[in-house]
Amino acid sequence: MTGKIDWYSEFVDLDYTPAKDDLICLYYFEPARGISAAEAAGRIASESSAGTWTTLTKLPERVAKIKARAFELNGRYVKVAYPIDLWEPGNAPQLLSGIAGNIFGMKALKNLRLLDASLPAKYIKSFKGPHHGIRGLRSLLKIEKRPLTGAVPKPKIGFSAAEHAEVAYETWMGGFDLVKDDENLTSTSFNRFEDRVERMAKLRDRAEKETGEEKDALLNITGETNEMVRKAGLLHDSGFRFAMIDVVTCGTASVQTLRQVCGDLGIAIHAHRAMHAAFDRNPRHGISMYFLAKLMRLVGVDEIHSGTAVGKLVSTREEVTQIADVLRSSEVEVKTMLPQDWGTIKPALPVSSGGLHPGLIPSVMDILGSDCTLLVSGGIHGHPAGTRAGARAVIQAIEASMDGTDLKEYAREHEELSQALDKWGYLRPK
Ligand code: CAP
Ligand code: MG
Repeated sequence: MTGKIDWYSEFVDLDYTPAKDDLICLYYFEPARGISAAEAAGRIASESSAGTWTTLTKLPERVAKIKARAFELNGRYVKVAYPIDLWEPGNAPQLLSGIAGNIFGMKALKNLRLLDASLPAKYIKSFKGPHHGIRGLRSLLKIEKRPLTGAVPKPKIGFSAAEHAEVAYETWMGGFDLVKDDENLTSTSFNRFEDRVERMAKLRDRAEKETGEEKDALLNITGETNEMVRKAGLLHDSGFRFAMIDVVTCGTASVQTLRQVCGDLGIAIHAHRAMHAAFDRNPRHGISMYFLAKLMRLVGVDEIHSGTAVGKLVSTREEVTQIADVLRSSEVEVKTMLPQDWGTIKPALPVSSGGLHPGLIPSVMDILGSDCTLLVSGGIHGHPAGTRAGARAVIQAIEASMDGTDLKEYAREHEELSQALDKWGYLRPK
């Protein structure tokens, strides 16, 4: 072989100072055997922007301007600056195809993890962000300070629409604000979406009348995009003001479409993150939940599952805190990630769910505070006195946490909480 055959090194410039409008990514990476850190960094910046494996006979001059540059190398961490002209305004799938595309499969890398992307003002203004935001959600449900509360009828699939609506009614009557479909419940022969919506609307109205409280549901419209649009319309016509989307399995393109549709209908988007652990669980490879949460706030969900740290699914306290910060803050300064100024993008609510029960409420609120949505499902339907009592026990645990009273103390005067503590104590389920 004669002459230079690759040009990856032209995508590394440790003297480069990013421009104000550059989009910057932070990656964790492990070079394959025989590959230096600089060579690996060059491959990341090249393959995610304008480069390829070999030198080219013809190259437009513009490439020198728009190519990405690995500009900071620190052990196994690299920062890459991407000129804004690489990105189509408002196009989330294209962003992922660039910064989270081919690079994950490069042989020169043993592992690669996209940790964060710092989005410049010029880029974020081409996205809608949440329609309601935290203040909007609170005013929808007329909840001043406390966490929003919700539950999924359990078992997650198996009820008829009528039985599902009955469990929903019990949940609402126990004091919960929201009844959520589970991530894999959309429309089945025994629980058709239209049937569930109609029955839930009737019992929602009854529960509102009997309690004087606002009640709503997170009905799962996940599916083909046109079908999701139709179902969102049905929810609106039935008086629901929320819709649930499994955002990872549906994909960012459809979430962007539904953000437009739901915004026009005044419907808030609850983002379930089912499948996220396929790419965010391995600390050495994939995409961080932190970045997924950031992307979903940018695209415009109003709330997204963010972990519990104490429940049945993997998530550390640090990760849950960081995700809450990137969702709720206007200027984010998470020490291990990149700075982010959200400009006029509204804040979104972190949702905590997964193995929660009244005994764990203080620990979750200690991490998230009260600007969150708490979903407690098995933890109310498994209550010895049933769903309504279980919901009451969670509400009592929230009251105790908000006025700093020890749960055992509060349980002396609150039977449902006492029964929940007798059954589960402070168990951290696996
Ligand atoms: C919780 C849940 C949620 C998980 C999702 C479930 O039910 O409905 O989907 O919380 O996890 O199906 O497990 P339980 P995450 O309250 O009965 O555990 O919130 O981490 O995305
Ligand atoms: Mg679920």
